[in-house]
Amino acid sequence: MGRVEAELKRKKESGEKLFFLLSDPEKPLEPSLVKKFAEHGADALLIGGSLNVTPYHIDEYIAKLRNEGIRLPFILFPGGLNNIAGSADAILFMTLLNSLDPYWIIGAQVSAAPLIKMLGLEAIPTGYIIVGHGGAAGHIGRALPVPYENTYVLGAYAAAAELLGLRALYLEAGSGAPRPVPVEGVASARRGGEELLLIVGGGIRDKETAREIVGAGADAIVVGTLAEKAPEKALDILDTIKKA
Ligand code: 1GP
Repeated sequence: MGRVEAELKRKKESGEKLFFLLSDPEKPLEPSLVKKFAEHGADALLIGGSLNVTPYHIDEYIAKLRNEGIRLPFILFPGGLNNIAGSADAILFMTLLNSLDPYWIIGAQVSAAPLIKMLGLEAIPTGYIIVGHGGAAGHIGRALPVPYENTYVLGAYAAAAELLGLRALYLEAGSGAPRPVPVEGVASARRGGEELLLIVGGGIRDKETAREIVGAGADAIVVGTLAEKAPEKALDILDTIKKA
């Protein structure tokens, strides 16, 4: 296990709830805003999810953030091979567990792995699951989304992820989803894979929802759209979960 993951694990084990800010490199968050989140105790900046960027754009963005003195772990959250950039601190090395297309389960990973090793990037082995709406990630990833009403299935996915040796599990409702992952689904995944770093994102827009999601057993929440559209509300969520 690498340095970034070990630090997240240490925080998880101390009972701390984590906040991951998401910046889409196609329309990246301003460094001054990222700095504000870092000062409020954000635990990492996830970068990725874009079709329309090259690794060069991502390296440039990370350099800009570092020049501003921002010391957050910069973790790639790749939407494809074009999102792999060597200056990041780590990458969520994801397999889209409920894709119908083997490319997103193992094909992209085979193409990416030699490059990740060559760049010396820390890989965090992560199961990724699309729930409900799924947004663009669900469409691009050719997922069979877990229905909002049948979230008990997530417990089985979590157990499978754990037995396969994955160390993190990301429940994704889709960026800007009308509804986030239901709390029952979060609780079910928590029971299914107790050791996993459980990450939940997509459609989290208020502190009550965030509090419920971490209360149901999520270790980390991801906030992207809200940070872009209403940063003060997103900061309020961060403050809330740090007090949870
Ligand atoms: C998307 O889970 C993330 O991949 C965050 O979603 O943009 O809705 O916060 P939002």
